[in-house]
Amino acid sequence: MAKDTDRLTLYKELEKQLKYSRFVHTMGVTFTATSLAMRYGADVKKAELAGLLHDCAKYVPVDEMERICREGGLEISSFERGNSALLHSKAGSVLARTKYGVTDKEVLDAIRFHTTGRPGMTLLDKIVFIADYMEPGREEAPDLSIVRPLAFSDLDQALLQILSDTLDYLEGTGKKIDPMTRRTWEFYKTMVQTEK
Ligand code: DGI
Ligand code: FE
Ligand code: FE
Repeated sequence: MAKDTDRLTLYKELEKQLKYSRFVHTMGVTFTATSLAMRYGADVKKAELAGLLHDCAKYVPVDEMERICREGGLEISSFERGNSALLHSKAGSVLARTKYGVTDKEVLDAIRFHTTGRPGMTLLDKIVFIADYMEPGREEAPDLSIVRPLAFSDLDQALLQILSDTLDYLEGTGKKIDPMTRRTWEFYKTMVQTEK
């Protein structure tokens, strides 16, 4: 987003590309991410761009997601194959680069890891991951009244809470859990406890 005209064009383009409910979610993630960026001194424009594009591949058919990842040079694990919940973030980071012209690696990584997180997340990764979970349109998570204020006082504690709740939720549904989601949780559990 070099110029403001590009920025406004992107908002308009996403409104066209996404289902209306997904566009409203995207707006929620974008302004939550920019607020967190202001709070923690992250780059506000990068937070805006990553928030806007984080779900840009959400409605791409899953075989197309796989093709986009392969052509973008991202390997697909046997675990991810056929799983659009996991592949839309990876494919989204490729589309952000190839279709929307994003070159910033930090922004592309924040999009790529917004579903599973990763050990050693950057500040921008954490901001987008957390904003995705707690934006105003989210209602289903059990602990939002804890996570929302916590995110503005202790970002890593909020991250750990979200990871624990996501794992509990996935275990409850019997869905297979990506090894990356577990590794991220283990990493932050150890880190947050060691800090105490
Ligand atoms: O795209 P969104 O709906 O805004 O949110 P998201 O990208 O965080 O998550 C998409 C879905 O992926 C959500 O239902 C939770 C799920 N998910 C997160 N980690 C894992 C996972 N699903 C599976 N099967 N395994 C995981 O490890
Ligand atoms: Fe997503
Ligand atoms: Fe999302």
